[in-house]
Amino acid sequence: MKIGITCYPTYGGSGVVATELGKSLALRGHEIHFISYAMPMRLNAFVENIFYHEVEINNYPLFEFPLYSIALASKMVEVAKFHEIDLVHAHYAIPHATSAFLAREIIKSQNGKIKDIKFITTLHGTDITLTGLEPSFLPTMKFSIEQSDGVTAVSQYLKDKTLSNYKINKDIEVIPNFIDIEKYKRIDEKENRCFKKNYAPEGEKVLIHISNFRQLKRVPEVIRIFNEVDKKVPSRLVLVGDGPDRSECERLARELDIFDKIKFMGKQTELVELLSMADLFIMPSQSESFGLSALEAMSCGVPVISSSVGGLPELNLHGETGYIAEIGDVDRMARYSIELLTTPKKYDLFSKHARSRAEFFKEDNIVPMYEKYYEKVLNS
Ligand code: GMT
Repeated sequence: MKIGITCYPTYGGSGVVATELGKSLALRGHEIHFISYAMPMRLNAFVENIFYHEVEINNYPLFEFPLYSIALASKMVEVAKFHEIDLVHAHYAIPHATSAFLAREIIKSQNGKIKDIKFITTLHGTDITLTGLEPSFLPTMKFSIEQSDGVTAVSQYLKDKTLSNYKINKDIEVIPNFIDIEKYKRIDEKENRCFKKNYAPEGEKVLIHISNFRQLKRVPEVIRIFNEVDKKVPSRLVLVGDGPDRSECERLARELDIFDKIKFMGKQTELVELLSMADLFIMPSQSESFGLSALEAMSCGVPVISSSVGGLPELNLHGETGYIAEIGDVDRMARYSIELLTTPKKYDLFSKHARSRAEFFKEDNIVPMYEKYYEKVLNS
């Protein structure tokens, strides 16, 4: 198949999933055309049948706001015309589904001069639970989802939320996120360049959190949970990522007088080395449709202590791969962490279960689900 993929290229799990999907599909023999305003971050190796088309936007003084959605639709039409793509796969509904709709209709109006395309929208989370609900977007979002030739959601939770939030009557296919379990595999302590000794010289336990430090990730709670754990089990905290709440987190760490025990790493690309020295992954999010970074941790054998929101209970099995607690229940999350860190037999079992749960989401299981779905939509 010839597939156009549109995603946010720089930040966030939706762009990561879209790019990894494109790479995987290309290795399975499909021709993939990424269409975006910048090169997707994870598109870092040459693959023969992957192409990248940059959307350029003219900044005419009259346009106070860049007209990206229109420029994206025009680029989709151009790519469809010259590369004869079969379908566009839009990741994150806003504005990608709307641009794809526009492109499909423009192509249709050409009466066969350009081969018709279909478009599939993959819903990732905040496009449904947050941004899409704003009155300035809601009617357009509802329309664009309804008009999609196919819609997928990354969890059952997100599917249900979409149907109830938007009151639409549409088949939505649940295709969960996936992971390269060969890459995301715990590196043996002796071979890991991130020597645990440098981070935890006295054999302290290591808690880790990875996110974009937006408010809904509740990173200050990670610090509070760590503070409680450290009182009972000497520990270190590794915080990976950057975003609006980082300064507040640094302030809180100083206020609690635990700044020296926390490493603020900022944005990092090589996560396997960091995850391989971690004992627990902490994710107290207020909203999470799937929790890709928790899956990455689990694949490296790291049990997860998370909130019970959204799609997290579909991924993190309570009492098996980690524990879940109500949003904001810092004490409970700390208690669960202490329990696991002080019960080695239980910990080992949870670590093994985390890895085998992650194996369920391996690329070879999930990517064929997309291929099958593409075929179904194209033949409908
Ligand atoms: O929440 C983020 O950090 C980014 C966001 C995105 O759209 O890039 O992530 C969403 O999509 C990911 C990939 O499908 C999911 O793993 C995240 O759970 C989801 N985030 C939320 O629902 C808040």
